[in-house]
Amino acid sequence: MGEEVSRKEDRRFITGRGNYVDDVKKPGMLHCELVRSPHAHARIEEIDGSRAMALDGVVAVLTADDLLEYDLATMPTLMDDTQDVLVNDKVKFQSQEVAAVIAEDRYAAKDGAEKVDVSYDVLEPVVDAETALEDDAPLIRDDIEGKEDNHCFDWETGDEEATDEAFENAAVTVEEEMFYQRLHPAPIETCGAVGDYDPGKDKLTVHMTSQAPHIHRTLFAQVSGIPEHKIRIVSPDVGGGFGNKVPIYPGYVVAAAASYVLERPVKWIEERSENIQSTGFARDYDMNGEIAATEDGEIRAIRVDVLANHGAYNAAAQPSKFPAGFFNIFTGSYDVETAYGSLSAAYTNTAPGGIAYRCSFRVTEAVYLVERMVKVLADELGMDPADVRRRNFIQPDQFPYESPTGWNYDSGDYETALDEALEMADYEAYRDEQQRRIDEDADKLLGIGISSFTEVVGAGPGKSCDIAGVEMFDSADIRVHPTGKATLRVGVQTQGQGHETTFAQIVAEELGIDVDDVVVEHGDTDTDPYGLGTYGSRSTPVAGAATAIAARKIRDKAKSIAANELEAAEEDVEWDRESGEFHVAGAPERSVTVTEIAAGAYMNHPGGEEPGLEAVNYYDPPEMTYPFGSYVVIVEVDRETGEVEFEKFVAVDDCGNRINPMIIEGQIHGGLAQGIGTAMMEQITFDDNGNVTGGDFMNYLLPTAMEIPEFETGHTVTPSPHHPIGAKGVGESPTVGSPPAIVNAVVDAMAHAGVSHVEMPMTPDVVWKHLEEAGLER
Ligand code: MCN
Ligand code: CUM
Repeated sequence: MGEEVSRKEDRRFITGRGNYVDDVKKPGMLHCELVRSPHAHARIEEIDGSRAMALDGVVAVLTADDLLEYDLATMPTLMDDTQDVLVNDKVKFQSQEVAAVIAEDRYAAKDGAEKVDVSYDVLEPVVDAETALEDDAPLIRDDIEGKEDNHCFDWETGDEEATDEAFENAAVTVEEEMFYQRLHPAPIETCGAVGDYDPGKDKLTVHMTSQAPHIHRTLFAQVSGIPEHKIRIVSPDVGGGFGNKVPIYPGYVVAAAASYVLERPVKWIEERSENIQSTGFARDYDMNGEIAATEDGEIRAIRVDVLANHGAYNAAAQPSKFPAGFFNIFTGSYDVETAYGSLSAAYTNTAPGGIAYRCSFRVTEAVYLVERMVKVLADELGMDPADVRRRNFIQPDQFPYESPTGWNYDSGDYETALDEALEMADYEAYRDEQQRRIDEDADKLLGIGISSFTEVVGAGPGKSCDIAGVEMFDSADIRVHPTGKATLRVGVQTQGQGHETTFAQIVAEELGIDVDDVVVEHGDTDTDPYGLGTYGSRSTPVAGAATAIAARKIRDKAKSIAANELEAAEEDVEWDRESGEFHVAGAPERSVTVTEIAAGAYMNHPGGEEPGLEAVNYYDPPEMTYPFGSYVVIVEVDRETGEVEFEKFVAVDDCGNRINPMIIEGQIHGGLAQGIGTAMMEQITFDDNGNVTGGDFMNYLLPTAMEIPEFETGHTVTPSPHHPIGAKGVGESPTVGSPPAIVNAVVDAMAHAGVSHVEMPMTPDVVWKHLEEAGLER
């Protein structure tokens, strides 16, 4: 624990020996290409595959009719909606899957897909949530019986009456509308699968890009009717997930179904534009925030109202009891008496989603809202935003803290993190510099933005969090072999987070064995214990806890063997964490290691004990963990061009006890880069015909090394009181915490001229318009 152990997995990644789904090659393997709709809303009149079938190498053209025979034409989404695998009647978003061409190689499949003739009766599309909810909007979901409008669901939280009253009696109120634009997780590896049905064993193996292989197997079993033990999901190396690989996509089902029907392996790999245009998007929340406060900046109440665009199906990837994800944590790091939130969601002719993109189920939107609103309040009151935060922080002695919308925060020390970040950023000096530039009418304005966010990660507990009915626990299975080397298998699935290293560190710490003597396996449902997968930064909080507990079970058993070998009574044998050995109380020279005991467990075990040295733990967390941090961003805004440059970027994170500081820092750097992409350049947009206008990397801008500044990272350590090793998750904190800090900085540069909000992405033209409106342009 706490050591910067080099990433074990990097040997294979750096030497080009990673094994991704597209690296899987099977004898006799066929290839699948999907035919996708060019229209966003259209009824299918006819599909004619004859020209495709006439091509060399094309083996089959599949449509919904073919899948209907096997009862596979539709599939459930993770939020209990029903989505077409291949469009049965009506296309509901551009690039929706209409037909599949299976061929001997990828080129033939691609050529075939171009020769499938589909005639469409084009209907009027509706792409934005507000229009979709108007009375005369075209009905999208006529497949749902009795449905007469595009309303998806309503949701509310908190105490409306008490909140309204607080607003009526407040000395100061502020309000701001802000749009969290539609984003795409954009992992470098797109989605894909190799379906491989073996008629001899009557077993279906699916290699797929999955962040959650076990739950995907359960869903495959439910959809296909193939018994669960006859399905094996293998998620090999995953080239980035970021939430994009939590849902089930039609392509997975088609590859598996085609293999079942044709009795040959079938590979399906998405192209970039298919990934961006059809797989789970994130955000698309139109939010209205309000704060009621006293004149000296004490927040009395927070009220929010959201209009959410859920696309053509409700296919959000989140615990089923939370239709708005964890958005209801919108009171953030602040001790607020009362709060109320309401949300309406709409169906639109856009790709389905509402998945968490590097955030714990919509906490990103919540953090953005509250951290922006605190800045709006500070500007209204003419106060320093750091002071407004200090005034309202939940104090360390208030933990465990119950928020007005029902969250149980485990631990926190927000002011210490903020102070550390302000000091690292040289805050006061920059405030002076900011004023100097205003006074001197300088060409470049300076803006300072702060965000003091609280994250909520590590879902379950199972009683409140489930996916498709399966409770959110996680698991670890440790075997210590006779020579003292160990294998750990976990139910979570790394996508680049370094689990093969950090989880080995947990075992090494608990058992006193060398980190190189522990191998970590995951991503194979035939061999790994059932778990709910990696998202919502839950791996360390849940599977990390399971790993520590399983290791401690092994230690308990090892203790009795140690007593045998040391010829001492078991109660006289102690575990020394420092040296990683058992020794006899009062006689530290009489000691034995777990490695030495391992041999005994198999070859010389004490009478009455079972031989072997292994343990399993399924861990249902009592609560989530609440990592937090303070980010300070200093930007220069060019008054002539509207360009924003980062002058300083400070991130202080607290994820409790730290397993591997180097891996944490890597997570922070990656997440901050994604936060910068969010704030500055990324957005999926649609034109009036429902065409995706940000559907490839020419039009969906990702930040590169060119746009990313040097980060200065710091940390504080506030352990989680309920986690076996005191750790909280960290993987998503930087993406959750940084966008509001960046927007606050850009707003701050223009606040003296009355600018209160700038919409993301803050491209130069957007910023320049604000400069012009405020009379600041050059
Ligand atoms: N860690 C640690 N000490 C802590 C907390 C975490 O050393 N106190 C380590 C962990 O052991 C793990 C890493 O940091 O190796 C991230 O851990 P954790 O916060 O538990 O998050 P997960 O492992 O569950 O990762 C999920 C998170 C999510 S949900 C997204 S989205 C995201 C992210 O991780 N996707 C990623 N980071 C990513 N990084 C890469 N490279 N690729 C992705 O797809
Ligand atoms: Cu929130 S995206 Mo991650 O949960 O896989």
